[in-house]
Amino acid sequence: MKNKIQDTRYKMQEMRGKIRGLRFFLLLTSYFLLLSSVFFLPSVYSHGGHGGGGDKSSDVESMVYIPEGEFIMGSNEDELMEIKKIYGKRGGIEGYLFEKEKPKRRVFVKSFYIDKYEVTNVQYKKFIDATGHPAPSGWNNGKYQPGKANNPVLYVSWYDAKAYAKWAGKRLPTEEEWEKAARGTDGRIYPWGNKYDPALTSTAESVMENIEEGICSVTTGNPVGTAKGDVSPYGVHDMGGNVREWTDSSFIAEREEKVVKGGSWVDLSPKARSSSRDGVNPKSVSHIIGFRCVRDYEMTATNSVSDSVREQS
Ligand SMILES: [Ca+2]
Repeated sequence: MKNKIQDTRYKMQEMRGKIRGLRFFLLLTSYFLLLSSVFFLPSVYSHGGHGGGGDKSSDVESMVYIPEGEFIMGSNEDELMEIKKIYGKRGGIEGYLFEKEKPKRRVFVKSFYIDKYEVTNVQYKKFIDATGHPAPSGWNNGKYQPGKANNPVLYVSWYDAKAYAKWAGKRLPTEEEWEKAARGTDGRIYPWGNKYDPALTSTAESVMENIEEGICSVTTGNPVGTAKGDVSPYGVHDMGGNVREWTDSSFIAEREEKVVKGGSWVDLSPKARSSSRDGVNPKSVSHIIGFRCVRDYEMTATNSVSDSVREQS
């Protein structure tokens, strides 16, 4: 009987030892996973990061798939009334532009791919180097300012943007394509939702907040993808702010102006609304206007944009 009890105790001790061993193994595994995440993940994320000023040209060449179908475009009078009350009296021009957002309607758009980010200086430099196209003003001997590789290219006319897009095997988005990529299909006001928040995007209000904190250094927009909240339902970045963007559409049929969409770091929040639109002379260049490109889905199905990009979108 005594031996039997001792035998049982021995077995229990043996079992406790095994459990302790298992606990130690699990603890060791946890530490290993933790260390892996510390040392390995940042290297993975760095391929998609855009916060620095380094040359990450390969990072910003990704495109996002926008499926075909209808979306809600434009604004109705009720929505614009609120905006006009606050911003519509500034010289009358803003009120005039707001009127041009109407009506709110359903629009069908075929599937396409759109650049995830605004076209950057380093991307545009490749185009200049390859084609001899004149560099934007502010560049020195065909080179952008140091540390601005991933900033959106500026001082480009609509014609410059068209030339770049053609060279890249892409095209400029229509106004409809741009607005759908920005606001999705649920009729939301901003790319991220219905409520404006300066912390989410890069508009004048965001800069003013920074001024209060004494860290204002914004004079040329941010590197693309800096505003982590300025992301559309499809994962397209900086459509609310950073820089305004050329589209391929005419503002008014009888005039030469092309539609420019989205806000910039000097614009107030109404410009960050996806339905906001402005008409700009296609020959003009500006410190607040850049662009991004699109590709037809049919064009891309057989070439460089992989299905994995489509799945991620
Ligand atoms: Ca933008």
